[in-house]
Amino acid sequence: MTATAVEPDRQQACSPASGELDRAARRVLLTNWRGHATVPAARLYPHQWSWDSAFIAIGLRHLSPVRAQRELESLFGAQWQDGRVPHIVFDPHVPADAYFPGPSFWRSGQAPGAPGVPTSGIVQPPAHALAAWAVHTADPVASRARGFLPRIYPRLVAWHRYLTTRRDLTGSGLMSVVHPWESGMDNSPAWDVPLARITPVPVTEFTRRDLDHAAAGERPTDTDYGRYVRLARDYRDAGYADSLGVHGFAVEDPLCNALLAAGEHALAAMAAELGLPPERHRSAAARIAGNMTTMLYDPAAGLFFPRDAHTGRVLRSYSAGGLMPLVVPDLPVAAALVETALSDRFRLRDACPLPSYDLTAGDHDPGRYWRGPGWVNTSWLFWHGLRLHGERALAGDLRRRLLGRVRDAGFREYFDPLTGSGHGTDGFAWTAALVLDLLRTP
Ligand code: 2M8
Repeated sequence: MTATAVEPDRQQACSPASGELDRAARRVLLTNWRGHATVPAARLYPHQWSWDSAFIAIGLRHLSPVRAQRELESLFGAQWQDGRVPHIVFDPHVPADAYFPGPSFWRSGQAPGAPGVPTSGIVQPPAHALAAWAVHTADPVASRARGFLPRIYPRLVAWHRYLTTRRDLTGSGLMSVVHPWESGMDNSPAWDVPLARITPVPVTEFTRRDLDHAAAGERPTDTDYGRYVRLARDYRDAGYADSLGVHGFAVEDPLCNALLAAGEHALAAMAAELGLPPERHRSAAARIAGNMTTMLYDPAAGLFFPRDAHTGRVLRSYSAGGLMPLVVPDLPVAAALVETALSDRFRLRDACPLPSYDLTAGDHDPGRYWRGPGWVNTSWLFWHGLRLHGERALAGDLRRRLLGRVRDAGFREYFDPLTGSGHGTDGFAWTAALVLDLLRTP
């Protein structure tokens, strides 16, 4: 790390412009706060989302460590008995038709081991252990006073156990996602091949609500949605049982497995703090990272690719998800991932936020959701990984440009990575929360 690489960040952290950005980010988080949790966006996503809450807690810890703890506690309050943390916890006060698919679609109340509050039955990437540890370390006194770790740690352990056992569908030692929504990168081109096998439910049989609040050209297509509905319905009708036979779509995803490995390191730190043995978490982290590197890393590409659990085939799509293993401490291929991020495919030095998909691909679409735009959460994860692996100058530069993008375009859901124009909803909570974290982490 050189002094010059750090200086601009320091200046920015103290400038009047960043004071205004800070205030605006706080306003977004206050507007979206519902007394126990934060919604991603008031109209488009009016309930609590799983990995959104993890990112939101990472920002909230700077405003109110207690509110950040509650964000995670309310999510884990809806944990199922089998350990799964649902991707949506529905707010019963929000009209039933405000979001599709809502509680009447998922019917969690009829599923064994589901909580009292209505939820979906699928999951999202496990960013929660990282978030919980970040929340604890922001104010250990407040954390200890409320017994945050003693309450959240066993729930996180059960969550990871669900993913590493019930979701190890191939016996490979890697977890699978069984729905594109579970990947968090819903319509990523990486899912096109396995998704093509799924017969879409005709769009006449359901009503999309997302298009009431966002432009169709910036969202998944009707055919995508028809497939999403088919997969979710099949899972629900099988009582949310996990086996390859139930899941038409099943993919071993680098982003999820990387967060799981990084999360095990966070669990090790929590265990040590609680006076419990941390070794089992350290060995779980090493095992997952090792399996992931052996099975999903392509040295020629310098990238991790997902693997189709049904066919065993590698899904050779240059998605930003394949860069996310940089969040894993001691990753042996970290330098190669950084090289790939610097290449024309992702242009780390000038594209911002980090493009969700290969800039050089013929089907790169800079405004359509996870098929090209840059997102603040995956950029934050990569920034975190850069810092972890000693790339302080690149991290500082990415941070500076991310803050600039949001200052210019607002707290948008996603951005054209080359022009910086904002897309999707405005007032998006994880954009605001992670901006707060970036502002406070020079
Ligand atoms: C998006 O996904 C939801 C379904 O879960 C949707 O399109 O309705 C994704 O960007 C996902 O990663 C995110 O967690 C969610 C809420 O922000 O929106």
